Amino acid sequence: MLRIWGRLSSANVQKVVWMAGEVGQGFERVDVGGPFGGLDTAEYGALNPNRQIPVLQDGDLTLWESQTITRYLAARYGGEDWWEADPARRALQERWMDWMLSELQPALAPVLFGVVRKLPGHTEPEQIAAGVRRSEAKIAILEAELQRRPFLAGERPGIGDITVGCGVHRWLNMPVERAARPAVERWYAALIARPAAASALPLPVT
Ligand SMILES: N[C@@H](CCC(=O)N[C@@H](CS)C(=O)NCC(=O)O)C(=O)O
Repeated sequence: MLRIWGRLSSANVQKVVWMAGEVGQGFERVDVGGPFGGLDTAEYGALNPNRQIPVLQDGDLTLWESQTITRYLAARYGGEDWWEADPARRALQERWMDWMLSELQPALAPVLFGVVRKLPGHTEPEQIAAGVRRSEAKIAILEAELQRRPFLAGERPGIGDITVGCGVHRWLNMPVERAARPAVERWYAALIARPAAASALPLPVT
């Protein structure tokens, strides 16, 4: 059985938990990080020298970096449904994973830190408003894409949808004013209806 280390309030952990569910792998999840602590022990440092979550253990394999873990689970257990054999089709999925990490997550972070977590140094209204504007610009890109097709890279969900879905779950459930995005809302509703997503994406966002 897989072991996943990390609290479920982390979007990086959510990606991994959601992917494991989609590919039908049972797992044990260990709450570490955030209020649970546990990242500063020698044992945890041996699992991940960055002392971050998530970490996956699968038999003798220990992996960190959420996107790498997500790709591994898809490739190892997901078959053609989740790991496209064709490099072009796979790249169209993976592009969204990288976009999540480099564009959407950094845009959302000031909003999460300022509005939800109220972290010292992150609560200036102008800082939060800038984060909301930046997030809206990214969500507008999703809206345009999802007006053209049901999922980010075609007719069925893929690893890109799972990864970006964790960010959009956060965006749609934080107490901020948002522009109407009907295509994003339709896509999110289709994703969250999946049992693997529902159990990976807790509410409220914390
Ligand atoms: N690039 C890493 C980033 C991991 C990361 O930033 N993890 C955060 C949570 S999202 C963390 O470990 N924070 C410390 C904590 O939760 O205590 C990945 O994608 O796995």
